[in-house]
Amino acid sequence: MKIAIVCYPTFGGSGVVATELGLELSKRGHEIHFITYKQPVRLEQLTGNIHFHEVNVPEYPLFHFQPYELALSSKLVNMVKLYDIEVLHVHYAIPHAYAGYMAKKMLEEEGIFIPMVTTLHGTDITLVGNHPFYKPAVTFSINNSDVVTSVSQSLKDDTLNLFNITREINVVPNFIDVSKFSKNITLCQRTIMAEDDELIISHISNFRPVKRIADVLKIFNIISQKKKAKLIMVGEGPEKEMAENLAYELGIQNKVLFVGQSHEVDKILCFSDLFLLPSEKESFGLAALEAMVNSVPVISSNTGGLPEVNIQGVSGYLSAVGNVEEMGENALKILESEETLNKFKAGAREQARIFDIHKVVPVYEKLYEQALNKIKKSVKN
Ligand code: GMT
Repeated sequence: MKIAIVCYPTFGGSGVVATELGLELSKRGHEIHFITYKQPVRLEQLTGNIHFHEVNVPEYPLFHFQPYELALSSKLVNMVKLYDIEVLHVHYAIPHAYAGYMAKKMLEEEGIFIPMVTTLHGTDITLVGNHPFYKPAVTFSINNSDVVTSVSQSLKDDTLNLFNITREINVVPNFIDVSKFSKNITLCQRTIMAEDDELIISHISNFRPVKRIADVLKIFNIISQKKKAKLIMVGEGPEKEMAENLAYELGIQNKVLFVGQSHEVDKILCFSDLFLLPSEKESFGLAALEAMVNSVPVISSNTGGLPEVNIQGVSGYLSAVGNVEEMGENALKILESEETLNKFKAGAREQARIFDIHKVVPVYEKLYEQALNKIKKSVKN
């Protein structure tokens, strides 16, 4: 199949999932066309059947806001025609599903019929899309997609509760290539980060308020009062400065390392002992899954799709949003002895297997076929 993938090219989870999906589909023989405003950060290995088409938005002084949706839908029309693309898969409803729908309609005028698959990722539903300024357009784009998927059951439920949806929503969870991560401690180079008797705790996010960065530091503070430990904070975002100040106020600044955005997430997770994700909202929590596949147990909140990923007492522990005391206590339970830590590490890795890429990507392939058949049928009628 020739598939166009529209996504955000940044470090955010939706862009990562879209890129990994495209890479795996290309390995399975499909021709993949990434269409976005910058080369996706995880698109390192370009191969013969992966194309990248950059969307340019020329600056014009009349416009207070440059019309990205217009440029994206025009680019989609041109690329579909040029490469005979058969399926459009848009990740994150705003504004991708809207632009995709416009492209679909423009192509129809020229007798080209192409199905659009929309994957909902989280904040496009629970935070941004739900805003009254966007809600009608988001509802319209979801209802006019040929196939809709959501990354967790929880996100599906939220979508049905918050919007007036007339389409079926298919739950297709995020995934990970389990075979890529067979942890070999000696290759982890743990010693470059910490002393032999020091535990390594990590957090990875975009440092937005929804991630509750202050809670990460408060949990670590509880841990570090009982255990010799270091916290590695990976990512950039609006809450970073607050976090740096809070680390200082809590007197843990010498134990916290802010490393910024990193292309070496797996290296960091490889030598981590525990991962913290106390988010306010989290439709899935891809970062938690990435930790788990690296045999790192997770202390998280119990919001959104996190209970579908992190299993209480097996891969880690979950607590109510904001309950940092309990999260700290649970972290100490896991870190209590080498034996319990190893039990949770094994549990995390085992739980991650459920989301193996080789189980999930065929589900998307089936949905593409379904979408194509649906379009073919409607053209016949
Ligand atoms: O975590 C973020 O804020 C980034 C955001 C995104 O859209 O890239 O992540 C969302 O999609 C990820 C991939 O499906 C999910 O793993 C995250 O849980 C989800 N974030 C939220 O729901 C806050």
